[in-house]
Amino acid sequence: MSKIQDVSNAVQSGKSKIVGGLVQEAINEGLDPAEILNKGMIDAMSIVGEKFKNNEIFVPEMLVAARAMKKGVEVLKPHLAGDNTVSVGKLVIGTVAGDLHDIGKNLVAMMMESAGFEVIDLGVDVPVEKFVSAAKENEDVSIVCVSALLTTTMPAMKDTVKALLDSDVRDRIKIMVGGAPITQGFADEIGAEAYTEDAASAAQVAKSFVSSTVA
Ligand code: B12
Repeated sequence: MSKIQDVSNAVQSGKSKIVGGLVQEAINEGLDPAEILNKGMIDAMSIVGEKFKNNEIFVPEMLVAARAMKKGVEVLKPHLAGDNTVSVGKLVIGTVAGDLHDIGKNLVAMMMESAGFEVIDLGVDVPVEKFVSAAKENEDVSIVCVSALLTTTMPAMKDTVKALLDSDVRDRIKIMVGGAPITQGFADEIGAEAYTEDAASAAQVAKSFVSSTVA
């Protein structure tokens, strides 16, 4: 547990240079990679968010914490990734217009790849039209994943989902939404097929979508 605490402390204080080494040490000690991710890094980002909300830290500190987490995830990635030699399907993922948060979106993309999906990552601040055209241009895309981390960008998520629902790719895609402010209720309200709270369950739901298409 203490190594996980060390990882958490390093992420919270934005110590990019040492996070990777600490994660590697935790792996060498035999700690569960999912626990290192959840308790050492994701929980650390929640603490960072709380401190920001309470004006104890500001945007630059959030940014360095985010960078540190990315370094840790790089080391963890091979240990979280499963056997993805066989493609189970293709999906598009992105963070909505006006929103620059990508850690959660990247984790979802990573878990999807681990589950065997080919991932087209549109990045952050993705305009509505880009989600639609990516789904249109790639005829084998069956899932579109939309991420939003700000309450102020939830309307952009709604617009994105609406544009996908109104487009002619609607019949061949499932729409998944997520991000800290998103709830099942909001997902239902905007017409998304699925919402999950975390990246691991997102991959499970995505797999269930493709297996139900095949069956
Ligand atoms: C790091 C961070 C930043 C970094 C982002 C760096 C980066 N490359 O991502 C920087 C410094 C850039 C930043 C900027 C801002 N931020 Co900020 N940020 C955060 C922080 C601390 C962590 C976010 C994070 O990475 N969490 C860890 C990941 C793993 O969790 P996650 O993103 O929720 O993802 C998980 C799930 O939600 C889910 N998921 C995510 N996406 C998807 C998609 C699908 C399809 C599915 C199924 C699931 C899913 O799976 C993920 C993994 O399990 C949060 C605090 C928080 N508690 O969220 C604030 C927070 C989101 N930020 C906030 C704010 C206010 C801002 C700024 C407006 C600050 C400012 N004044 O400038 C700007 C906005 C910039 C912009 N236009 O986007 C607020 C939002 C408040 C609100 N109600 O809207 C928060 C909540 C902080 C707070 N408590 O006040 N931020």
